[in-house]
Amino acid sequence: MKTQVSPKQLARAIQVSESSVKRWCDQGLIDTFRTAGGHRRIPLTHVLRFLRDHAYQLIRPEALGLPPSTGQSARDLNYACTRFRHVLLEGDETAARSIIFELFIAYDDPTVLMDRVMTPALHEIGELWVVGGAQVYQERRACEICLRILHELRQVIPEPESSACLAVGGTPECDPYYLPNTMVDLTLRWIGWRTHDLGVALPFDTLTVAVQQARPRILWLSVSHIDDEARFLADYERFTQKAPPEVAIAVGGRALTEGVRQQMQYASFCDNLRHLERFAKSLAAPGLNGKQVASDQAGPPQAADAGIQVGRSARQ
Ligand code: B12
Repeated sequence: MKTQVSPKQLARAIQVSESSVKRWCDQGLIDTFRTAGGHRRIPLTHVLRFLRDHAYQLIRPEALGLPPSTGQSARDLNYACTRFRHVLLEGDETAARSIIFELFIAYDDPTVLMDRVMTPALHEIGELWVVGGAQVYQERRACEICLRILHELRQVIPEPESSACLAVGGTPECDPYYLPNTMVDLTLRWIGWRTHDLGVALPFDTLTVAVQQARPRILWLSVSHIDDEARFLADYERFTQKAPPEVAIAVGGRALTEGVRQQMQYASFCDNLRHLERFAKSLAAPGLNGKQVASDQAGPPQAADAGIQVGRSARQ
């Protein structure tokens, strides 16, 4: 996967002349930078945005290093979800990548395709597995394909600025579910945050050290599986007591049922990535950035609006 392309490659992909693309670059219609040798280069993320904004069709996506059919099939989310589930079960990685990148071009927003295509498709595969309609190997292979696609999407998102807000996170010990965690990282990167994705199955002790050292604005915790609820809650409570006060803890994941959440302190519970995006933006809003904000002040009004649940006794 290319992360930047030349005007010639873009011209081939949309079948226009190279001189037209160079002119658009020089007019500022496409964000361009120059190599040390003075050649124009266009980050793939700006190419995708340009195509969407100016309604250009990708005729030869492979010129950009994208799968051959990208840009040519339906963009309806429900249809895309059904089709995505189908190609995941078939193990057709190229088709899966096409669907996702096509939606990325159409919507210019990875949270939409993660919340509304990838996640429901995986949920459906889980349901099929329960009734014997999908093999374990198909589920595992589907996860691996999704993970690779998420990493590719991450590559086309611009690097965050060094002054951007920092978020750190992962999943707790005994939680091996890496996809929701990877999606959280991608969501925050998409809105310009720096992120340290610490991965899965982290003991709370090491998370404590990580937040004390990095002092992020957000610590996210994705919780899809809890082995021992009492132990999880006790470890979590110790962790929140040691976390620096300016760190807003954002939690999410299918294992955080209402009963569990009632026993936890957090700044925000988000049941999808769109909610997290709103919450993070509310923290990074002008005037709040970098300052210590009580999480229950930072949440609303966006929180209420977005369906974000602010913790029972948000940390001060
Ligand atoms: C893939 C998978 C696995 C893989 C995970 C691979 C991996 N390394 O990630 C493995 C092989 C580990 C696995 C194992 C098991 N699994 Co499993 N698994 C799944 C499956 C099919 C997909 C999970 C997934 O990645 N979903 C996609 C994510 C993105 O969706 P999500 O978690 O809902 O996340 C969204 C939101 O919750 C939110 N979110 C999540 N986290 C966070 C965090 C923050 C901060 C925010 C803001 C938002 C947020 O945003 C996401 C995007 O919208 C699910 C089906 C399902 N319903 O999800 C079953 C499922 C979860 N598994 C199930 C089961 C039964 C098991 C096993 C017990 C099977 C077994 N007999 O061994 C084991 C348990 C292992 C364990 N210790 O947990 C059941 C759980 C049933 C239950 N009631 O608890 C499910 C629901 C399948 C089913 N329909 O029965 N599984």
